[in-house]
Amino acid sequence: MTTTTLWHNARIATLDPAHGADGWGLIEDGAVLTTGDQITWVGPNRALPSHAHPAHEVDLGGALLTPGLVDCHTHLVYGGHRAAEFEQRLQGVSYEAIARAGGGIRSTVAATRAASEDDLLASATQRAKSLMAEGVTTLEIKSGYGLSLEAEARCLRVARRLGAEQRLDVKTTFLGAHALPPEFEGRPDDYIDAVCAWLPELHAQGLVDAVDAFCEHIGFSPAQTRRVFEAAKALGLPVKLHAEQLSDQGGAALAAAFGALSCDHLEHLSDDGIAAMKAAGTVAVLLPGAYYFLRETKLPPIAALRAAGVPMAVSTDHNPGTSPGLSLLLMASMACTLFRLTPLEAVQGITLHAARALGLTDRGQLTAGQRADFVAWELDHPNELAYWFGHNPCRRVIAAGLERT
Ligand code: DI6
Ligand code: FE
Repeated sequence: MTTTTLWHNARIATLDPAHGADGWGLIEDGAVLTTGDQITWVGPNRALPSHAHPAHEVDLGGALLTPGLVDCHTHLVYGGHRAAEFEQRLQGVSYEAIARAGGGIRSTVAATRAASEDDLLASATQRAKSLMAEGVTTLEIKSGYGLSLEAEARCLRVARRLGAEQRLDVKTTFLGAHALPPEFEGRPDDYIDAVCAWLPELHAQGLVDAVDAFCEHIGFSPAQTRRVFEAAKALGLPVKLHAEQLSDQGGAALAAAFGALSCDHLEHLSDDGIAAMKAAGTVAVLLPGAYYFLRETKLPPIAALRAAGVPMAVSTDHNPGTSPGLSLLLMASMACTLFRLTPLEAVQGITLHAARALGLTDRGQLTAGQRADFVAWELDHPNELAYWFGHNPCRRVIAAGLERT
């Protein structure tokens, strides 16, 4: 039998415009009714429907409630780390130069291939727990450090196991086209053939929710990216793209032509790319952690994205090379200070729009019919989520209707 629970005595930031035109959708002295993993009612406590007979009642002590956080772009499963490369970069060697010299992503590929599945699960779990402690209830995890059929499958299995073991909804993305593995040196088109051949097999094993590629001069060309997208399309899988991070390759327009869920990074995004994303309903995923860690100076075109009405998400891009951070709240803060998002945009970016970047419409707001994923914070107003940094005000996490302990 599914249990009905009343979570009451909270100030609720629903992010539902029906509860206030300012975007926060605040309800004072509010309550949420859940049945199983679903929200069945949200409103002021005094308006609780008389037919509601909750089996349990939880007093939230006046806490602020928001939707569960969604981290929609991570490379969480990998072996080793790249602290030595960080030191090299601080001495002036560029990220591209390190990559071209065979370091960078390739060094993480070697460490990932050498790690056992259990070791990869243990390190990824530890990292996931940092994100979860700040209220993350949905987490996207990309492969892309295996770069062989066997090693990519292993990383994706680790992501699936993580989702099964933790109170966390994990979505997987196949990023075989992340970098050229050493055994394909000088043969990038042959490698793309291999990636396209692996995809149906990985999909048949239930390991793939979406397909991504790194379209960049140190990654793969638009023509190669297109072939990966065609293989995804043939299987009915949605696509997303690492686009215009270091240069404008026209990747965003290409991805939009395939109805991409999201284009991510976007520092070098053009007006044409913005228009194509708008027309396709593609979400712009902003990754201030990578911008910060690479000490980039070219900002993504935030004002133009905003003017065009392209929804903006914010994510950690957690990875060992360009964003070894594990705080989605810090990313919300950086999205404001570095990228000039408003606190409302930043909070929508780690909830509502992040869910859309994963193709999910069943979460990101606190309304009837949504998944019962929500967080109780020791805060007065949701704009504080983007204000404090280096501080975790998360007090309780309810994931799929059950409180995480
Ligand atoms: N862009 C990034 O920022 C990460 N991957 C990508 O395509 C970096 C991955 C790494 O350096 O290990
Ligand atoms: Fe990334």
